[in-house]
Amino acid sequence: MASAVLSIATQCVSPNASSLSINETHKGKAKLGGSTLRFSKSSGRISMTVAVNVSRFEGIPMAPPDPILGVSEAFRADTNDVKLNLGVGAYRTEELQPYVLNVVKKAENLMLERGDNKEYLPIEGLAAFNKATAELLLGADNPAIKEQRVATVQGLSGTGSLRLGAALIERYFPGSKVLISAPTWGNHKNIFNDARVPWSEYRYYDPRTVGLDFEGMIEDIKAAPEGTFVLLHGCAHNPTGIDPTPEQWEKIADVIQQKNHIPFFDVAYQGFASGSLDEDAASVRLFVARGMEVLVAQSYSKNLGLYAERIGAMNVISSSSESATRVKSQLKRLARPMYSNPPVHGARIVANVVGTPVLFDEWKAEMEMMAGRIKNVRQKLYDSISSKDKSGKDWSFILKQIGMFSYTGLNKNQSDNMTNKWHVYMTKDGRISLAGLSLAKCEYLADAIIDSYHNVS
Ligand code: PLA
Repeated sequence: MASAVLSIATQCVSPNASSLSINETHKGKAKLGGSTLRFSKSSGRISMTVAVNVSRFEGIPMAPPDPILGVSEAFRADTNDVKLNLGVGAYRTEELQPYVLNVVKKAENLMLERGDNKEYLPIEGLAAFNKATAELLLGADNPAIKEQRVATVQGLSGTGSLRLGAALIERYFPGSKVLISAPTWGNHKNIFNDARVPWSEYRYYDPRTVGLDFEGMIEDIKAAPEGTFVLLHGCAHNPTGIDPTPEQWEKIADVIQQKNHIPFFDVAYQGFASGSLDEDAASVRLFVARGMEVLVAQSYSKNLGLYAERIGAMNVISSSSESATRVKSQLKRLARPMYSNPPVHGARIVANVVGTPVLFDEWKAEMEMMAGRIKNVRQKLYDSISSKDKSGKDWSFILKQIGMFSYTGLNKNQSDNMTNKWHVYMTKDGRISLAGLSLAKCEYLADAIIDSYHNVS
């Protein structure tokens, strides 16, 4: 609270100031509204100090809403029944309800039966989780694991793991730059900005073909100074839903290897793109098989539906077990002052699911089911749009994109129209999350997209 000192003549003090009293020490106090008035009397004058409610935080401006999570806030505030939340990438059932996987419930029951405690985890996280997550990523028989060249530290889901990787770059590769795809997941730039790691973009999306700008991507990676970190989406590129083909991945690896760059994979959708855990990790495994040193951030938000458990991992695959041990020690050193040690609940769920063969198989079936539902709405949305829109526009890009999202090509005004007129909540870059769409709502969404595309510039 800041104070302002006023000096006023006795007769100016309002006789209505309720609790005004001036004692023999010539000091007094009164409450007026939310402010406190202090009086002191000397030589016939009363001096009054007003403690005004001016915050020390006055200089802090209002932050804008988050471009992705802010969409959910706006959705919650809308009272119209037709509203549809296609903003955040969170899986919903056909009834548009959140879904807790059966294997997750079973893994949680196992924890109760075993009477697991709530002691602190080590800084690097749960050992059984770290083993399981590296094996899931690279394949259990990967030579890098056998040769103990993988430094794995449990992270606060994908975001926290990326942040840890960024902190490692900032501390041990000062001045190194990260190359990020244009466009990319909205939070990537924030993460590297906050870690004070400079970044620039490489071409990725070609609006003319609504596909990958492969030539541009290769040129930009080639042009970057040696030793640049190249951020790659392991599968199901967010927001475009466009992934390189296996042949293109080989060429990307060629250039990164020639230029001595360091690939940094963000794997937030393993199993969610194709429905197969192994297939979705093929890009990372290809780089590791070439003997390259690779950074990989993993997330279990989507593939196990553990959004709020914040479970993921930062992996550094190194060329020697000695350097992997050193890197791991530094990752722990970075984690300790940031959050001390990670939460145990999600780590146990993952460890139980992956470590119990029956649950592991059941998980794969549930993941296929989720990925399958998204593929079905993708098909239905395409069918609805292409039968309703008589303009001749080619909407087949919807079918070519993979993963949770469709990048519709709608601009900001058109996206605003989707929300303001149709109550369809989506990010302003034209991305819609098909994981939040039901078959029953496809026709409605098709009408909204066609209206916004043709009637709004
Ligand atoms: N990496 C990518 C490419 C992502 O899309 C997301 C999540 C993450 C990392 C981080 O997720 P996590 O921290 O929960 O593991 N992207 C979401 C949610 C699904 C978000 O923006 O936070 C999205 O709607 O884009």
